[in-house]
Amino acid sequence: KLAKPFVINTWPFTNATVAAWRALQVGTAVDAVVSGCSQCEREQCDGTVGFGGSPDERGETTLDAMLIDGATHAVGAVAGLRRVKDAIAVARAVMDHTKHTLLIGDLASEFAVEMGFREESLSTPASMKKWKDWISNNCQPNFRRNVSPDPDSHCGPYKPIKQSSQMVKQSVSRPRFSEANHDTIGMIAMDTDNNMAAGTSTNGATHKVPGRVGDSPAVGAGAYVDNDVGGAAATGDGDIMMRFLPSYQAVESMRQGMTPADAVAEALRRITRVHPQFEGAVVAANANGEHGAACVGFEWFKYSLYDVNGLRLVDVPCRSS
Ligand code: SD4
Repeated sequence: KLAKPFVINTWPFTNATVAAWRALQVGTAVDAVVSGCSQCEREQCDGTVGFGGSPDERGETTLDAMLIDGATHAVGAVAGLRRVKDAIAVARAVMDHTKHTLLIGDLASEFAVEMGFREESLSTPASMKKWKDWISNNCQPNFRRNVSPDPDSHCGPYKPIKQSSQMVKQSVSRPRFSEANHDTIGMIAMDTDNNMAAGTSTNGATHKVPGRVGDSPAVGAGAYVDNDVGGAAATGDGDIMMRFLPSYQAVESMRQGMTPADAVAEALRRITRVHPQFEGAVVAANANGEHGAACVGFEWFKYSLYDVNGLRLVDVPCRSS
C-alpha cells in the first residue's frame, strides 16, 4: 500500500516517476503527471513516447496525450499532434486555456504554437531509418486488412486483395502489436491534498495508417481518474482498448469495491473474451493507496511507483494471449 502522496506509472520509466515525485513535493497531482510524462517525452522513453518514434506509413511521427484532473474532472487532450514535441504540456494548455477536451492534428499544432510551443520536425534519423527499412521491406501493411501494396508504387496505394485465399491469409498475418509498439506512459498521481490526476503520452503505433489515433488520448480508454475512487491507465493495443474503455471500467469496478488488482484483471477479461490475441496492460491505484496491474500478451510488464518509502518497480506476470 502506498502512502500519500504517490505516483505510479506504466513500465520501468523511472526517470518519469522521479520527475513526478519531485513535482509532488511542491505542486499538485496534475503538475506531477505533466512533469512525469514530459520527462518521458524528452527522453523518448522506449522510442514510443515523444518525438522520433512510431513513424506512420508516410514516415511521420505524431503524438497523442491526455491529462485528467480527478478533483474537477477537467480534461485536456491532443491527438495526432504534429510537429510539436510537448504533447502532455499542450494537453494541459487545452485543459487550462480552453473549454474543450480534445484537439487534433494540424489544428492542435496551431493551437500549441499560439500557446508558445515550438514547431519542429518530430522525425529523427532513427525514425527515418525505421520507416525506410519498412519501405524497402515491402511495407507489409501493419494496420490494413486484406490489402497489398501496389507493386509498382513502392508502397501504397494499397489495394484490396481479391486473389487467392492464400494471399488473403498472408496479408492478415501481421506482427504482434508488442513487437513494435511498446510502450505508452500512463501515470496516476495523488498529491498531499488527496487530489488525484491521471495522464498518458505516446507516439502511437508504428506504421499506422496516417490519421490513426489510439486509446491514449481517449478518456476512459488510455486513463481515467476520480478523486473519490482512484485512477487507472493503460498501455498496449489501443485500437482494441478504445472499444472497451478499460481504464473507466477499472475505476468503476473499484467504485463497486474491487481491489485495484481485481479491477484491472476484470477490465482486461472483458477484452480478451472477445479478442483472445489482445496485448495490453492496465495499472490502477485507489484513493487509499492500494495499487495493482494486470497484463496480457506481453512477454513481461512492470510498473513504477514512488511514495515516501522510495522508488520501486513491480513485476506483473502476464497472461499469455
Ligand atoms: C496506442 N496504447 O496508441 C498505445 C500504444 C501503446 O504499448 O501503449 N503501446 O495504441
